[in-house]
Amino acid sequence: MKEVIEEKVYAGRRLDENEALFLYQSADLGWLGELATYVREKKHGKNTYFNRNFHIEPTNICIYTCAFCAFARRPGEEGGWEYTLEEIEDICRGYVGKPVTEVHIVGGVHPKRGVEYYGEMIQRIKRILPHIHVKGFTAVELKVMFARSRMSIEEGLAALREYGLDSIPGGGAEIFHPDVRKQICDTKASTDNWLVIHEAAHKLGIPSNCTMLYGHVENYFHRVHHMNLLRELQDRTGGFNTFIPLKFRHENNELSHIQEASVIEDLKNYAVARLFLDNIPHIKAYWPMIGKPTTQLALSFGVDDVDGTIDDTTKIYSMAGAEEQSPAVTTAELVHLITRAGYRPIERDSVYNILNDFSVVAA
Ligand code: V47
Ligand code: SF4
Repeated sequence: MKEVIEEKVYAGRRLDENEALFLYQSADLGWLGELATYVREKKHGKNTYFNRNFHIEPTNICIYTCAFCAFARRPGEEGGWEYTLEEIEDICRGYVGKPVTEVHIVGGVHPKRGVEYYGEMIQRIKRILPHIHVKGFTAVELKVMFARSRMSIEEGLAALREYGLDSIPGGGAEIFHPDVRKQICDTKASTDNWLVIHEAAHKLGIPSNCTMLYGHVENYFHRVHHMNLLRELQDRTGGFNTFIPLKFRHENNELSHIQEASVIEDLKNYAVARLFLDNIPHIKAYWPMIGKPTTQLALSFGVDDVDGTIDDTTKIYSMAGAEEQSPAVTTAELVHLITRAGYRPIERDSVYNILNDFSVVAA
C-alpha cells in the first residue's frame, strides 16, 4: 500500500478512501509530512497565505444545543448576548482607516432573525467599510434564516448576495456521517442541507470554505467519509477555496470528558487532508484554535494558509478552551511566525488574490 500511495502522490493521481484510511491508521508522521509537503509545494511553493480580517459574532443565542459547543446559550439563558445593528456599526467604525479586507460573521442560530435582518446588517457594514469582503453565515444559520423568511435556498442566497454577501464560511459541517451527527448535533442542518446549500452557493458564483470538526467521538473512517463528500461536491462545482480542519476543544461543553487530540494527531490530519483533497486549493490551520507553535509545524504537513489577523472578538473557541484566549496578532507577528518556519508570508484577499509579498520586506 505504501509504495502504491507514494507512486500515486508523485504522479499527481487521486488517492481512494482505503488509501486515506491507511494513511490515518498506519503511516508514520515523517513520511506523511514528506508527501504532504510535496503536494503543498507543487501547488503553492513556499507561499503561506494570511489575510487581515476581524470577526463579528452578532449573537450567541441559539435554538440548537450541539454537544461540542461552549459558545451558545438558549434564548433567555444567562450569558447570552445579541448585538443591535447600531452596536455592530460601532464595531465596524473601529476598523475605518485600518487595512482590514474581510469581516467574518458567524454566530448562534437566532430564533427570530431572517434574511432581511442580516441583509440590513451587511448593508450597514458596507456603508461604513465599503471595500470589505463579507464572509458570512454558516449553512446551519442560512437554513433557518431562509425558512424564517420563507425563501428557497436559491432565493435566500441571491437576496443575501444582493445585500452584499461575498462568500460563505465553512462552519456547521462538523462530521457528516449520520452515526456521528446523531451524537453531536442531531437537530441542526443535516449533511444533505449543508451540502445542498454550498452547492447552490457555488452555482450562483458565491465561493465558500469547508470544515471538519475532528477529535471527539468520530473515527478515521468517519473523517474519510466526510472529506470524500467534500471532494465529490468540489468535483461538481469547484467552489471551495479552503478546507479547514477544526480541532475539537473540550472545555465547558457536554463532551468535556473526551481527551483532546494530540499535536501528532493534528499534524497527521492536516497531511491526510492535503493528500486526499486533491481538488481543494488551500488547507488552512486556524491559528487561534491550535496556537502559534503548532501552526508553524503544520506548514510542513500540507498547510498553506494560517487565516488572519484577528482582534479578540471571537468567542467560539476561547469559550471552549482554545490555545489563544485573546486571539489578536499583528501583521508583523504573522509575518515573523511564517518566516521563522521557513516559508514565504503572502497577504491575500478573501479569494486568494495576492496583495503583498512580505518575504521581500522580511528578507
Ligand atoms: O461549525 C464550535 C466549530 C465552527 C467548537 O470559513 C468548535 O474561513 C472546536 O467554521 N471546538 C464555526 N471547534 C467556525 C468556522 C470557521 C472558523 C474559522 C474559519 C472559517 C472559514 C470557519 O466552529 C462550528 C464548529 O465546527 N466549533 N465549538 C469546539 N468546542
Ligand atoms: Fe448553535 Fe452553532 Fe453552537 Fe451548534 S455549534 S449550538 S448551531 S452556535
